[in-house]
Amino acid sequence: ERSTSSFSYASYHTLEEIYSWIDNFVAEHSDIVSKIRIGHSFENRSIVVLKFSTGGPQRRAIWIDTGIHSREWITHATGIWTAKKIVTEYGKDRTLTDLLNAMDIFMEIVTNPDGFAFTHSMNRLWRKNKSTRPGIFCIGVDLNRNWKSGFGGNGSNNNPCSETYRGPSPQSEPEVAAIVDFITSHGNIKALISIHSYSQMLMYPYGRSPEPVPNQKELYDLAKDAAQALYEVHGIRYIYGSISTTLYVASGITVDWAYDNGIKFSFTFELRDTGRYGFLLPASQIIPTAQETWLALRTIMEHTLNH
Ligand code: ING
Ligand code: ZN
Repeated sequence: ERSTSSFSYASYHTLEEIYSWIDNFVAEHSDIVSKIRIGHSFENRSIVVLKFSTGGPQRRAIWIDTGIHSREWITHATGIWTAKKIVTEYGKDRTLTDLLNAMDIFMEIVTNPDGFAFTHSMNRLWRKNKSTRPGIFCIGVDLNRNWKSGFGGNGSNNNPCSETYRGPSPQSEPEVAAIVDFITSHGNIKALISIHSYSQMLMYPYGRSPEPVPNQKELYDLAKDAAQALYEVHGIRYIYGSISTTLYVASGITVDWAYDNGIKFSFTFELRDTGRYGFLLPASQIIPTAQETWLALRTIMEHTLNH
């Protein structure tokens, strides 16, 4: 494809299609969008981030990642639709315009490119990355257990054959290390939103323990507002609360690391549905899912801008 006008936002796409969409998208919106290669995967695929910016050096910023678990296809599709929404709404939607006039947005659409390629070629339900190590016969590390915060704690696994294998050491995986390096060296990320599926939940730290974070009430109130805004679009109900008390205890996760590194607005979504289709959510639900998620994202971004 040579332009994004022929791209179907209501379909699921391969890695090649998404990477080519990214290049066309950046070319068509070069006034506010650029592409940054932040690293490469275990199998040497590029890891790329979209930067939305209207100017200024190292502005305060929002980080959004999708697809850290490769089988969660609705998250990549929602990310792509959201990127398009941002360029369409800039200059029209007051909240988004105010935000982009003061802050930048970074989006990593394919956070686990090797796993994503594998879900298309061999195993639709692959979750982990594709790293291998000498003497270890099972493949892959759970990239949402490989972060330095609470690494090795409850709700992560030491067995390389487990779906929640944490890896040999914190940030052992290039896909995680690339984000850690980028966010740390940027130094001005104020909100991080890590998007998963499925279960219809909006959660915040901690995952590693039920201990409340210092700004727990603020995060709870914001999650409630965001879930309400989401509900008003198509009547889909999300539950919300801390990860450990809402879902289960999980250690070495993205949002705990972000929170511990000073990002006080750290959220994780579990998108549609609640299990009828699970990871195999029909493509007919991509646009409605993205539409309702946008309202929740905008609520979180607006609060971050004002605090
Ligand atoms: N579930 C998440 C998992 O990694 C999760 C739940 C999300 C835990 C965010 C901690 C933080 O187990 C899915 N579906 O990936
Ligand atoms: Zn996930």
